[in-house]
Amino acid sequence: MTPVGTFAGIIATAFLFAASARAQVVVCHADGTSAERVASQIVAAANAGPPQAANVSSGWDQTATDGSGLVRGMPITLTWSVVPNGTPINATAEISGESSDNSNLVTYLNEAAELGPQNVWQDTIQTALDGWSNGPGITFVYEPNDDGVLLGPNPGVLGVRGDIRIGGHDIDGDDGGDSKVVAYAFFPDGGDIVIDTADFFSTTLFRFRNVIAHEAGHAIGMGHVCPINQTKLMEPAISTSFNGPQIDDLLGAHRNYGDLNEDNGLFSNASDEGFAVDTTVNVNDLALDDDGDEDWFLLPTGTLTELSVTLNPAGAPYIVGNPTAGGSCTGASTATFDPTLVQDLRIDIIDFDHQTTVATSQSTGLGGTESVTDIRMSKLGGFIRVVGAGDDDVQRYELEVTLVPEPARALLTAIAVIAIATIHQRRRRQAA
Ligand SMILES: [Ca+2]
Ligand SMILES: [Ca+2]
Ligand SMILES: [Ca+2]
Ligand SMILES: [Ca+2]
Ligand SMILES: [Zn+2]
Repeated sequence: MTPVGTFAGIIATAFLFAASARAQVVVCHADGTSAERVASQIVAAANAGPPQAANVSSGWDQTATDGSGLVRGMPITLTWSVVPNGTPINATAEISGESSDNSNLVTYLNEAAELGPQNVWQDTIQTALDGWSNGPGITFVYEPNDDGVLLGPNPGVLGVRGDIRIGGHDIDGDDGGDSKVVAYAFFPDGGDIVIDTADFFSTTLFRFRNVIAHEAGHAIGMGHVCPINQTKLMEPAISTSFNGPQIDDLLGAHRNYGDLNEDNGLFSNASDEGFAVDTTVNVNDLALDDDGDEDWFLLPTGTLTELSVTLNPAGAPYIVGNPTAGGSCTGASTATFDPTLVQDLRIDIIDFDHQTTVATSQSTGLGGTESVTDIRMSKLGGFIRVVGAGDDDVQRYELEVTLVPEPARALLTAIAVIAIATIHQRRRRQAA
């Protein structure tokens, strides 16, 4: 996405806020009032130690679709709805001067010429949310109903309202390049989003997309990250230098929700990525969400094959850090983070009995490529297993899998078939 230079002044100073559903606290603010210092200590406690990827708080415990008892590293489905005009939205005490006006978001979006009529901006919201599904195990589903009860405390119910309810009212007026709020969101299990409808900021397509995507990041448990250099969606100032979640953002989402294949930690739940004879398949959006995750993949049956697999850790180094105790990126400690150096990856090729290891590649350390070449597999198939060791954090990876017919054994089989056919012909002749 090409940066929109004329917006730069506004972008650099338009701060977004996240508030906890339970404590109603603002997570990050540039000027560090007392309420925000309390909140930022909560963030700091969750992120002790050196700067790592993303800034991850707890994910959802319960959703309308999945029910309760959800655990970290497992996929979720989140429904989203747009609250009708007139839906109550309380003022949050932490944002100075926020109105307690009822929602007028539908009118605001309908009147924003660049966002199109309602069916168009609804599609824009869905697309913006779907950016988080580019690997992480999150599925966003539109809930057409919303009963208009108070935004914030009411949980999602199928057919009634979404897990993530999107509304808007006058938060603190138009940004005007003055470090004001353009939107805020509630952490899980809140998830609701409030857009400042007294603020011109969100009326253009590029900004609206990333405002929705950024607030959805808070709604799935992501805090702000530093520095503000327009490379990460969860930076506290919105950017239009890109569209949607970037690698750091996705790593955070993987941590909470695994990848779209979870739970594939057992042979019986092995993922079918469509590996087939005479094809090469590349899968680029996978992750080990912790150092105990195993990812199993199914190999095809019915043919004698030779299997080759290449496994690469994904990403490139970048600068990352968490906000200061005051919630600001100014003065925040940052460090280079290399997303390929989290876990030392290994490939195991497992036979159809799901127990016998046919081949293993563990020839390189952190950041290295692993590969196996021309491994003979039986007609009964088998499994590829990816595991890692190292930090208890997310290692995103890419898998390339090639299967070809096994030439030597295929030839032997052909000879055997001819021999059997010859015997049959001879017997038929004898019978005749
Ligand atoms: Ca504002
Ligand atoms: Ca995984
Ligand atoms: Ca897994
Ligand atoms: Ca390795
Ligand atoms: Zn934010």
